[in-house]
Amino acid sequence: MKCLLLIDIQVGFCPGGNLAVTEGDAVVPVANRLMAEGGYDLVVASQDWHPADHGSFASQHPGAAPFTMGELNGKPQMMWPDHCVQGTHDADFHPDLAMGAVDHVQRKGMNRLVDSYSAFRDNDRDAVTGLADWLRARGVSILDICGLATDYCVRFSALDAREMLPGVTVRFVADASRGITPEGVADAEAEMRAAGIAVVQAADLIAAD
Ligand code: VGL
Ligand code: ZN
Repeated sequence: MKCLLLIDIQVGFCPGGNLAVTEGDAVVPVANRLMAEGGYDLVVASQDWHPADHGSFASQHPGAAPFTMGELNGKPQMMWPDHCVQGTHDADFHPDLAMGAVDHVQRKGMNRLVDSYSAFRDNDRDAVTGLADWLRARGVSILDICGLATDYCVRFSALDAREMLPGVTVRFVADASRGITPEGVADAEAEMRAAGIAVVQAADLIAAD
């Protein structure tokens, strides 16, 4: 079973959103093409889904500026602008994303005391979301991961997939992903490769099918 995992392709991470990634919306047509022509048996979309008082928001820490390091529950935490608040337009999937082809939505980031970059578990590696069990139960053996942002949620989702789903081939689809900083993207790609995650392009996957 071959599965495509779309990470956080939401309004908030696209131009105009509260935590906009440069060219974030450019992943939408590529993701749609992968869903239509990639030969996947299953498609999962993750959704960053924060309460309004989430502890990763700079607004919850008096004096903290967005995009600086702070602390959450005693651990280092990037201070983000308020983003993807539950029930707001910012948390919606991008309006052009072909959600009709998505089999399962995995929400994350609901616990205000810990951030959850990965679609599989919280950053403290304590609570899991249930996605690993969901994929295991369906016999997934190939997992292709892409979306937003490469240097945060895509990276940690791919690394967790490698660790939590032994034996599953995990690939990162670079041109169906965008990151917050170029350095962060370079680091993420190096870390993913070192962990045994192949870096591929959408065209390779469509041609190979
Ligand atoms: C993300 C920062 C905070 C992401 C989510 O989707 O990459 N980044 N929340
Ligand atoms: Zn978030």
